[in-house]
Amino acid sequence: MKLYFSAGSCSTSCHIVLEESGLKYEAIEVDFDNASDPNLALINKLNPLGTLPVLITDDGKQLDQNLAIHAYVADKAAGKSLLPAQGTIEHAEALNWMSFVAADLHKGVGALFSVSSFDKAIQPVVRKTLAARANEYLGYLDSKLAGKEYLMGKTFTPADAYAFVVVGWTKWLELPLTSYRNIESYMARVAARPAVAKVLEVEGLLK
Ligand SMILES: N[C@@H](CCC(=O)N[C@@H](CS)C(=O)NCC(=O)O)C(=O)O
Repeated sequence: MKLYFSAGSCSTSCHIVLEESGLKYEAIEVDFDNASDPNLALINKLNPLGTLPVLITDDGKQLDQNLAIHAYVADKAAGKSLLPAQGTIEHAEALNWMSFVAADLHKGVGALFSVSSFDKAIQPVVRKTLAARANEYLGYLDSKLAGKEYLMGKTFTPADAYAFVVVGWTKWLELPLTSYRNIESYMARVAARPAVAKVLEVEGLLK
């Protein structure tokens, strides 16, 4: 399998899930800031939306949505139990978390990256509105992590890889996490997993 990723973006969650899976894969970095990166041209050709992740499977099929890649990799590495067994309520609950992270947390926190694209005069009000929404999701996440090691309780799932990456953006967005005690300890717990630490190192995110 080949994963095209951009360091620290949501595609890092796929990189973490692949590393956790123990499956053989190749991770190829795409530099969005370098217009002459040949992998950027390739990605734009493969995915007209121009977004990462892009996963090419061993039989040449393409997946380019985080959730689908998480679920595919978890299925392929069935022995690792990255997701609860299909057909169980726990499986649906894990998908519920993955969907929350993709549709709410990712879009809510990630929207703050767009503030600088607004007219300077309205940037403070745009930031305030978007930060309030992001904090609503972070507060929800914090409350749901109370007394738990991971979103599903004691077991790490792709939802944790994805939430970890998105919450990590808050340091670039100057969104303090200090009032979210459960999130703070959760972030340290996820970062300490060997597979996560390896991916952070490979992507140059430990500097
Ligand atoms: N719906 C996609 C969204 C993926 C997405 O938003 N990717 C962002 C990085 S987090 C991206 O590649 N953005 C392109 C850019 O920044 O130019 C998914 O969930 O996989």
